[in-house]
Amino acid sequence: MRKLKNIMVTGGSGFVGTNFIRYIFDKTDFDGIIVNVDKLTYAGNPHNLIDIEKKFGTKRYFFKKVDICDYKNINKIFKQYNVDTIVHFAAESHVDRSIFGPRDFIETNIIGTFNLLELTREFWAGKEDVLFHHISTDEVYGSLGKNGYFSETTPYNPNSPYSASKASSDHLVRAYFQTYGIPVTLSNCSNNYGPYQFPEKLIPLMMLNMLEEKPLPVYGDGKNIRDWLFVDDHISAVWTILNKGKAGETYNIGGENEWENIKLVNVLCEKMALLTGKEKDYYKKLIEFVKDRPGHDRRYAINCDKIKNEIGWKQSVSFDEGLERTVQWYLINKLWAANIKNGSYRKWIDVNYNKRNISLQ
Ligand code: NAD
Ligand code: TDX
Repeated sequence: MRKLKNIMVTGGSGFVGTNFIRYIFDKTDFDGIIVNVDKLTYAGNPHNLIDIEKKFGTKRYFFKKVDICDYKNINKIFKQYNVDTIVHFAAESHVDRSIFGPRDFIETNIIGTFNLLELTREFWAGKEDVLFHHISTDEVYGSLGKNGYFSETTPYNPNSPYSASKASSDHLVRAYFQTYGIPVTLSNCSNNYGPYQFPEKLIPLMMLNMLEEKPLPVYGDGKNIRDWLFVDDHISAVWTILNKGKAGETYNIGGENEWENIKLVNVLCEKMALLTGKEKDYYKKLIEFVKDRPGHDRRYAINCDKIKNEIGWKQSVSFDEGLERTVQWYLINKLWAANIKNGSYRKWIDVNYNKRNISLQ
């Protein structure tokens, strides 16, 4: 077991990062510090962690509004907190946005990752008990036909600017291990769902549209397949890798839970109907097939035998339970979504973070 002390989490105010930080403080015996470095793009919402900030702030949880491309300020954080572990979530993460505007994806996902790696080269030369864990996606492998699974040895074949930028960052991380001996681990995970997911992604977008009785846009013929994993199971996998993963190794993480989009949307309609007191098929009438996403990968499916067999991880939340918990969370937290939809979360960030120039504190 690795001893983790001073963890820098990048992108900790986004969907998976928020759940990761909450999980570490709530469900593990970690007793070190976490520095959350986040630029607070449209996808970052530090209000997600306000209770953690109140409970652990000034002693064990620190937030820095800093761009991972900003060498000077990241350098300062490295020194100030004597960082020994990086868990690198920060990224532009939405495929549709990467199609309409790829530049930010290249800058954050590639240059930002490079920047962090350069700092590890400087600070960690010759050090033991340090680790750079890079969070990546199954999309780097491209698209599957009807059969087969992605494994850690599947050749990279990315199809969107998003997946190409993530693939590029994966290669850089691997190269820093091979060339400079920086201890790195990588994980490539399938589609996550759960609380705090920005409502541009399929599951929250559909749920919120249902509540507003808006159309549910299903791309193309709706038969594209994704492998869904409850976000806490992604996190427990990352936690397992941080503690037991072998430097230089990649671990694939998946739900072993494949769904055609249209079938998933139908099930979601039924869950929402049940939990909002409507009749079973009430929301299905809102489904609309719309123009397909360009370069839309047909099928993703992960073989995650390696992480199961070598370091002992497994999924613990069934799809039925995970979906129920997710729907419940969005129903209870209607204000969270409303604040995103009407933009007031940006105003709150402006007053509480931007004006305080948090990066210099
Ligand atoms: P997200 O878009 O919800 O959050 C991204 C976070 O990164 C935000 O808080 C944002 O402010 C921050 N960020 C963006 N650019 C930054 C920069 N230049 N400097 C500092 N911070 C910056 O994304 P997510 O869904 O939480 O995904 C997190 C990571 O997990 C990504 O690397 C993504 O590729 C990977 N991943 C996600 C999924 C999924 O289904 N969500 C699946 C597999 C892998
Ligand atoms: O409105 C929609 N209608 C629709 O049919 C949206 C937003 C999506 N879709 C389809 C496209 C995909 O086949 O649903 C599927 C899931 O779409 P997204 O939620 O956009 O996820 P995806 O493109 O699969 O990528 C996600 O999983 C892997 C994350 O956004 C990535 O960050 C992660 O790497």
